[in-house]
Amino acid sequence: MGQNRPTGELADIAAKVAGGERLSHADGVRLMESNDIHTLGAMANQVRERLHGRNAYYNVNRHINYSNYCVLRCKFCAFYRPYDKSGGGDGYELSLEEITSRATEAYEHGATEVHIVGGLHPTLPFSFYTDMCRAIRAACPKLHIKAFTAIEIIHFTRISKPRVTISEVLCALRDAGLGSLPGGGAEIFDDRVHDEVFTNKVGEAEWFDVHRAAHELGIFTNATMLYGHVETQAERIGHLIKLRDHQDESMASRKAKFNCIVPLSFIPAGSALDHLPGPNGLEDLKTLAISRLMLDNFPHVKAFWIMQSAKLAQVSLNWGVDDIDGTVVYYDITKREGGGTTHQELGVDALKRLIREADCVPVERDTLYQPV
Ligand code: V47
Repeated sequence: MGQNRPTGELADIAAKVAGGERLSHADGVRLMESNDIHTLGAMANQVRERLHGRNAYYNVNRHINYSNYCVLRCKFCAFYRPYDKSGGGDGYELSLEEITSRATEAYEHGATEVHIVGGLHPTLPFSFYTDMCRAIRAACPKLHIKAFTAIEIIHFTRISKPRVTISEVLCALRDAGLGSLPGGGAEIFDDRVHDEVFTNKVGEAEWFDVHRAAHELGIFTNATMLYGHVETQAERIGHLIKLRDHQDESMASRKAKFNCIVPLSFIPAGSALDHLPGPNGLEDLKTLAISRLMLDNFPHVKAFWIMQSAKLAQVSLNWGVDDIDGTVVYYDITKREGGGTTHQELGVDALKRLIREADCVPVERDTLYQPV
């Protein structure tokens, strides 16, 4: 790569990174457009090592997707199903007993976290979600409940009668046992992209409203970016800068902040955008590295191995990434490997081996990045 290109095309950006200087939107776009992947990887690794040395984090967790019924029809999503009361088709909703039993099973197998998200269900009341947290909390007092994307939180404000505020929803969930919010539902913060691929979903203003309210209440959250569909490289960098600005504000005046960015590689199969190729390996690696470089105020960059594959997540550990998420076990939202099954699991030994083979030191963390 880059053999015939002028050497040192990123020299000025490399100097900024070495000096701990913040990168601009134009810098980010140049990084995206550059084929000098070696300089890019070295810069991202420099920042990663400054923050974390050779530590690479993983957690023992379990994802639970409580229902794929959704009132939305986002073009990038292959998960949602229209609501079908008759129980026909492949729509599903888990009972509270089933959700609690899955969480308990995970807890008994050493999980420190459950990650629970689902579609915007048309009929379940808000009490279903508080009851869910309460039941898990009662059965597994020490299990961290990381649950509900910003989009679900807005949905809960709307289905509550009378309507309640975002803060009221968050407080009710926290009282019931919620520990933190995952980063989903962000997609790309841009009106053009929003109108093209997730037009009926709440947009960036509401996503940030939820994360601002959470940070004000002292609830830590994550952030995501769904990349590699219809967005331009400039829009991708714009998304990262909006997250960086929000993090500046949270760090200056709120009780909590974003723990990590999780760049999600678009998987076209089964979605209304399945004519698109999706990102290739180099684009995945570059996006992870550039996320590390642009988000200088984010402690962690996570390669969720389900999205980028275990192999590329491993490579990315020397490209700015310091976290590869966890054991996962079941994941219904996207399926990259495994012939269509939702059973997508890496054991602790496999996670540690991936990390050690990348010349890093495996550190089991809890949801808030404390070593276990
Ligand atoms: O919000 C949907 C994305 C997200 C597709 O916070 C897709 O630690 C790729 O947010 N191809 C849910 N992505 C997953 C998520 C997440 C995952 C792991 C860890 C954390 C965290 C958060 O998945 C959705 C959406 O942005 N998604 N469809 C698709 N076809």
